[in-house]
Amino acid sequence: MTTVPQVSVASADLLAAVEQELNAARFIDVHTHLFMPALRNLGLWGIDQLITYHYLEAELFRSSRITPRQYFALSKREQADAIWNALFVENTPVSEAARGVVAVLHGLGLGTSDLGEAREFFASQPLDRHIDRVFELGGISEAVMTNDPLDPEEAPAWEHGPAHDPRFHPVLRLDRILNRWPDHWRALESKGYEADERGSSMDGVRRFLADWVRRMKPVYMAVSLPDTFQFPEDSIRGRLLAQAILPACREFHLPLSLMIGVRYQVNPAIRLAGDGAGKADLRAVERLCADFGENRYLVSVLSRENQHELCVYARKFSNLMPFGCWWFLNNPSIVEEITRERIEMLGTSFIPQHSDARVLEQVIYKWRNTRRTMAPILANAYGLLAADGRAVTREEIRRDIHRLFRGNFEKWIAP
Ligand code: HDL
Ligand code: ZN
Repeated sequence: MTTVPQVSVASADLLAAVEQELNAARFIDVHTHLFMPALRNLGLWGIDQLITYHYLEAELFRSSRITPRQYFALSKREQADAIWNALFVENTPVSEAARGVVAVLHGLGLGTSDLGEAREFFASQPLDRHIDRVFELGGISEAVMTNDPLDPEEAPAWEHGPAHDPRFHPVLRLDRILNRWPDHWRALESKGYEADERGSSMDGVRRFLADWVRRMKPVYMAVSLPDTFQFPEDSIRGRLLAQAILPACREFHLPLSLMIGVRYQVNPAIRLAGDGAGKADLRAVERLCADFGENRYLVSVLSRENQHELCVYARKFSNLMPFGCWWFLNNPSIVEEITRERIEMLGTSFIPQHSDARVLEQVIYKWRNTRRTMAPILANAYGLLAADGRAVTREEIRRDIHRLFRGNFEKWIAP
């Protein structure tokens, strides 16, 4: 069979070629807070949810005299009105999160200064078809969820066996177990799983995890961890990780996602917006990868100062997959630095981004931004390669983008 010779892309054409291949590709969004509709509509969508995103709530309190107490006493619509006025009318929406709302409205073909028109549009959208349109505009085929088996609102929805939705993948989220055991062990005990305050018995936790893996069929297990996270550690969390979570991940061939570096509720008055960021001691990641080498890890760290170390550890441990530019890092100026050092140190063996979307339509702007930031970075990498003697073909660009935004994840979660 004659193979069509692959044509190298001229350096002057690299940026356009990369942009076209990024736009043509459909990504997997490996970490979001979106929900499939079958989960009793836990998912957030529409303009008032977009405007009251906790990123924008934090910005409101810097640009308005309204206090958190006054704000949280308002209705969702009144909250949106307050944020719209402060950040989109009285000031220019140039922050990443504010410009994102503008990009969503523009992407949906709506005016970007007419809140009333936007509300009428979203009120008229049938959700299921709207999801398909939004995913298409975001250039994603699937979104990975965050599912909490101890959330009193979500858990019952799973116990009714919601139908599988190919657009969404479940994840078993473990924060209540690993970070707040004293507050939640009784929930396990009340459901018939052996548990006590000291976390001395692991059998009950293992049975709980096994039951939820079988019920939820997650693609990985996940936990966010404080900047103070240590491992190994003589603590309930240390024991639960080593004796329950990691063995369960091995038993069900699931990766464990560790999102490390949160300073929880540094300002509780602003609720979900009240978390901060801190530099973590990544020797914990080193010990997990080294001492539990049969486990596979997805790791994202919240401190910009931890990014280079994470790349070094990824070079040491092939069971470590760095992913995303998480939360306060998901800004083009920082994404560029992180992604360039990952390409320099890891080639295409990492997962560049996730959206962390909490509101459905955010995938439109978060992935638009990723493509816009990624294109010159990849084109620059190929340009340097050409200058050093090796041009790339269109097919190689397509293959690399597939690996970065689909293949690495698909390989990681394959049983
Ligand atoms: O713990 C997490 O998954 C974080 O992403 C938090 O949800 C955080 O509040 C967030 O929304 N980041 O974007
Ligand atoms: Zn998240």
